[in-house]
Amino acid sequence: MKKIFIVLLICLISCTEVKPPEPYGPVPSERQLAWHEMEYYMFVHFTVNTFTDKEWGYGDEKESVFNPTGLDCSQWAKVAKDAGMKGIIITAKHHDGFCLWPSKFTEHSVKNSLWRDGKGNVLKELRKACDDYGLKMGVYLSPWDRNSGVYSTPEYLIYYRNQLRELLTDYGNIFEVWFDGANGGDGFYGGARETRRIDNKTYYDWPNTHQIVRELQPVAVMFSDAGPDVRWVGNERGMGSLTNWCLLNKDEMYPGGDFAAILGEGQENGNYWVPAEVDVSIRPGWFWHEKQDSQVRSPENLLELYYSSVGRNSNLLLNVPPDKRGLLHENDVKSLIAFKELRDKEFSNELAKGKKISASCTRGKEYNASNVNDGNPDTYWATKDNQTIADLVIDLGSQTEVNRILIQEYIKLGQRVQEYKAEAFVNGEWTKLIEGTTIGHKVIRKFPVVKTSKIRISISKSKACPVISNLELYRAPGN
Ligand code: FUL
Repeated sequence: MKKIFIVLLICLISCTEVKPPEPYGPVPSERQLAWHEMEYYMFVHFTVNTFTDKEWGYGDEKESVFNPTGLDCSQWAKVAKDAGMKGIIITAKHHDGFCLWPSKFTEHSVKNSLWRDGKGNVLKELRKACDDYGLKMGVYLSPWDRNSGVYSTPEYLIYYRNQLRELLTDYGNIFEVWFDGANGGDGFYGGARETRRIDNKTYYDWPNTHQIVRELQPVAVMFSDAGPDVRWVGNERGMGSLTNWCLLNKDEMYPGGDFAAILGEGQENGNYWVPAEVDVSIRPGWFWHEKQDSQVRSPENLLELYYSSVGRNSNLLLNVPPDKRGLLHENDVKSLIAFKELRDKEFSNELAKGKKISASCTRGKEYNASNVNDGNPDTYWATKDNQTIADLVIDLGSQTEVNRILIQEYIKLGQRVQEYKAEAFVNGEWTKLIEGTTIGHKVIRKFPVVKTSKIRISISKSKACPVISNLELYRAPGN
């Protein structure tokens, strides 16, 4: 009798327990989830170009031109850390083919430079600096190589992959491998000094190169115009797209193809998770040029970039090029640190946490509205499977000034929301503050200061029941 009672009780409990929503569409891999958390990190463009005042080296530069007088990777790392960045991606090899590490497979590297008597290794120094400051490290290995005599033949792929193996074996954990899509044509090519064209679609045999990365650095994400893990945003102006799906039909694309128009928004019905990364430079050029010392982006401009990248469901990869000393220039450092201070002020006054919150519908008690402002990214508000229209109301308790909203979907279950809006309750009416399309990992939206006691977030279109993990409200300085 007792046994039957226990069985019945178990049945009853398991029947009333509400199941979490099923994932909808493509979902991020573990490595992509870790990448989403990175949000903001440094790009470092540094090579012979720093010394020859060029953006694209021809490939015939003498190794001796590379001679930084005071290279200090720990200065880069300290600045990155102080600026609130989480990692550094370095141009281990740019299009000129010069390697910042003593590769066994070429003479065109630091080993034939005067720097540290040819015994130096920028990557080794950067690894140590990243470790000292708790930063992740990534590498850019340009597929286009204007120095290599075998570029455009099958032999070059062996060379390229050997170099990739060196980078992925000798420098600890790499969080991102950056595959550039540029293939300009003319170059030194071992002395041939000619134009060499390749077929972007077939020449590099990308799937087999990707395999090497998976094998040697299983947690690294790979970036290119078309993924496989992270996609280019389609411009170098720092502009993420307001509508930004983390989805892409990447099989139809390849690095260097003409896809910029698609890459900004991604594809609503794309069949892979391939989120966007915004790469942009703090100066007009990617490499350091003395004449651009006065053209460093202002802290205010960097804050705008932050809103148009991290605030639009993208990561921000901000380039800060070292100068001829091998140091980040004072002007860049000043701007970066002031930007950090601006950002801290912008987001210092969070108003939603712990406030009373209600939802038009919920899935069950484990998925209550209060999960969105409990500070826990692992809990979320969800509705029943068929409820794709729903809203949340935050009761601020008293008349409060608000001008920013931050929303996050619980992306482990896919990207779902297609249309949303935020409103404030003012003079007895709901007044629209913003409307939008996608959310994804994170959106941060601005609106003019409003004084209100209640904010409503309505989801009016979603591919499946919405799953919202976080909601924050701010009163940022200014209007
Ligand atoms: C481009 C390159 O051609 C630029 O030199 C720079 O490295 C930028 C990040 O990617 O495709």
